[in-house]
Amino acid sequence: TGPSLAVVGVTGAVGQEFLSVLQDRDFPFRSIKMLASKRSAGQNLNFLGRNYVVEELTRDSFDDVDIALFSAGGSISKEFGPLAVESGTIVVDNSSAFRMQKGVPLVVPEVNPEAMEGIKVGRGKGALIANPNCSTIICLMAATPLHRHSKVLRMVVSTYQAASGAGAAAMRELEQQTHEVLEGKPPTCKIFQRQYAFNLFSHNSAVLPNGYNEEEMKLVKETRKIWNDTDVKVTATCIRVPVMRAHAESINLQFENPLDEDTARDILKKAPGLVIIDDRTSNNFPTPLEVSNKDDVAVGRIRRDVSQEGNYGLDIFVCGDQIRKGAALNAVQIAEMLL
Ligand code: 11C
Repeated sequence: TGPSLAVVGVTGAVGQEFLSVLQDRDFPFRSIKMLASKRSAGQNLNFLGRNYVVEELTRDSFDDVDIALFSAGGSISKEFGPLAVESGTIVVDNSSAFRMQKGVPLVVPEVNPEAMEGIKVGRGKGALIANPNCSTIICLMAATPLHRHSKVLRMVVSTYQAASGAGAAAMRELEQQTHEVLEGKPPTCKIFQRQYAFNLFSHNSAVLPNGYNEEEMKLVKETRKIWNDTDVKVTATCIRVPVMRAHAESINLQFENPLDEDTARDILKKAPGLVIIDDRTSNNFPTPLEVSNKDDVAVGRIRRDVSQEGNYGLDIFVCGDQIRKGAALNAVQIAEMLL
């Protein structure tokens, strides 16, 4: 029993994580289709003790599919997402294709579940729901509980982003380059234009005419949509660091009303999906390794911003698994709300 599912892009890093999260959360389903490009079709996949053959994604793939989890890139979502919706499927899309489209809910379940109100399996109607960008999800998991207590007027985000955000091939490139550099060989650069191992660089997305890259502008625009607040001022600098699968972010917040650091710590302690790692005595704060393969986002370095008068500013540091809460887990949580 349960809905019929499809996973689009099942052989990718996020596609594989969809399966692992569905299994971990005991997601109920009556059938599941494993979909990918022609190149990957025919591969065998074991899931929950059963063998599945990966099918080629076609226009007819969505007949009888209640929920489709998409993570195969923006162009595949643009081509097949609307077709799936026409067949009555509810699409949870991990790409950026529809995030800013009017009428498409952009959802972090802990933050704005109300945005997808009325969309449910069994009502015979397809719909599109967008999964936000991983940096936005991880940032808002910690910033939102504080924002609810005292409105955020301005947010400055600096990211330290893992290889996984650029896909499974980028993770392999980091591993291969690390070996090569240690062996004194020139690093093989295929995904990124420059050495990644033992280095860091500005995020690899396109740089826009205003000097921001696309990743940075996603943080700006998606935050406004998710918070339903067109006035909030957000600025970001996004950096790729040689870490495998969890993003870290330094976040500076400016509030409308005072919020002291003890109250902030209490609020964050009670917030769902967050763990606090904030031990000043032993200098123990969140690290990407600690949150890797974990569901919770870790927050620490909670401190008053000394550059602002009184308690109008806070600095925090967050780490979250990019493939899990930054992508697959968030999408599966959305799917759970559809049942
Ligand atoms: C990264 N956030 O870490 C990106 C990857 O819009 O879903 C995901 C891009 C997106 O590089």
